[in-house]
Amino acid sequence: MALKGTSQDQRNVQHLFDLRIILLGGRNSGKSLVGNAILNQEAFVLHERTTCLKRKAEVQGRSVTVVDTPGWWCDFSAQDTPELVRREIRHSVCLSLPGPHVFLLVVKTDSVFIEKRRRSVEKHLELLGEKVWGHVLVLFRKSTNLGNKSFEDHVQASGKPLQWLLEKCSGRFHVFDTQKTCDASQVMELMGKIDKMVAENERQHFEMDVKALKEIEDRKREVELKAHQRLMKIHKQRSTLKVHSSQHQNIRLILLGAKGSGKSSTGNSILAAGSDLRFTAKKRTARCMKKTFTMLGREVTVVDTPGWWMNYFTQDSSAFDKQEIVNSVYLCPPGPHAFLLVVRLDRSFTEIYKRAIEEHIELVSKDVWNHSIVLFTFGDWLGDTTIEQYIESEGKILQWLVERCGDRYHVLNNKGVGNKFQTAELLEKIEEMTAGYSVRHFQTDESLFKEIEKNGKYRKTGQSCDVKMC
Ligand SMILES: Nc1nc2c(ncn2[C@@H]2O[C@H](COP(=O)(O)OP(=O)(O)OP(=O)(O)O)[C@@H](O)[C@H]2O)c(=O)[nH]1
Ligand SMILES: [Mg+2]
Repeated sequence: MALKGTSQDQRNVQHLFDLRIILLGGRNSGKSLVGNAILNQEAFVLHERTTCLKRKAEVQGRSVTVVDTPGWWCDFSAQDTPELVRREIRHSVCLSLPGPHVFLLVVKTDSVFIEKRRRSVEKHLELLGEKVWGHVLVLFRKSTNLGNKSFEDHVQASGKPLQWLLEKCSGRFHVFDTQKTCDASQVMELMGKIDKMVAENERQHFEMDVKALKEIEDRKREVELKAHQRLMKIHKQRSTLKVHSSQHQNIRLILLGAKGSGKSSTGNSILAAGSDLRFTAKKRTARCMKKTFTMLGREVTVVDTPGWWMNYFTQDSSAFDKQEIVNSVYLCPPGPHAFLLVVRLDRSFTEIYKRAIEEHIELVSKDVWNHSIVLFTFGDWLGDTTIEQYIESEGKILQWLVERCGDRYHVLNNKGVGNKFQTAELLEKIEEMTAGYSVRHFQTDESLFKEIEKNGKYRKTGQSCDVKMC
């Protein structure tokens, strides 16, 4: 296949004086860096965002608008991408009306463009409709580890998935070195290719159906309104509960959730508020672990558990993992004050995940819900979006979970573990939850406790201990 992007004979094409560009691509693909290089200024801050950002500047005597979009996980399918991000990808068109001339699809070249990645690109671009492909130019972010290989060698070696992508874009691509963002010549070359594409498209921009655009705008407004209403409702609920709430002498927590959802990291964020103890978060948690520390005069106990695979129902999980979930409550006698249901924000919450949570936590008891709080991890990923906007965007399935937990939820950024405020607020929410209960903690079967103790199934190691399975 002829690769147009490598051609030296750029035609002399007439410039558009008002050029509109949308940046698309996976997470950390370098979209914002590319946007900054095009606009020749620090227009986009280099951190994760879940909303689009539009910037406009004069570049080489013409007005250039760039819309940066939130990225998707490169190897995920579009249905794993949260609705918020999917909507923002579509919303980028509303921000570049009457329509963008070009979509720069930023692709990293530091690893092979595998079939999974191809499918992910295909499905995410499908959100914009088939016509989008007539306006896409692939921007390969140059990797330093290509060695002596030419870029064309790399394309050949990457095989069919990459060839498919280039064919879809009629061979339009540009190789961009983000380590040389100050090199104006590579931006000029890119602009030349964009101008050529625009000329080939007879200066027509990409257009979306007016009705579709209106639906996107309407939905965004609806989400904002509902998010505000939710926030007001939660404020009211919390202030009523606060009146009856008092500080617990001690507080016992159990972390439950899918594998990799951030349970151990959450445990560590809590522990960081008052101790040097830590759970191992570098490898999977294989069995229940308990840690106890003293914080502002009260004893806090945290039990970490092994999780379930996100899309596994109880029939698929191992008997050992299921038994560990059940046994977790016996690690904090006379019973936990709260079950923290850990859910990652950066993945869409599907019907399957919902059923997986429901089945696994009900292994403990059908009564767990009254003592549960949804604990959202990856708060850093949310950026400027509020948790209420996220819940409203994500839709009915996640709202079901939140409502099942009595509208109790909390967000943590486990990468900002020094932030004691997030833990203090979580403990307050737990105290508010139990304020109306005659027995504040979840009640477990006492006879089983005695049995476990009698058989010496607790193995103590300093301030932490784990429960040995029989
Ligand atoms: N950026 C970010 N990463 C997080 C956050 N919480 C957890 N992680 C990362 O998510 C990955 C999984 O975290 P863990 O705490 O090990 O998850 P887990 O639920 O204990 O996993 P298992 O023990 O396998 O069940 C790790 O790479 C963490 O660094 C967060 O709030 N923000
Ligand atoms: Mg763990």
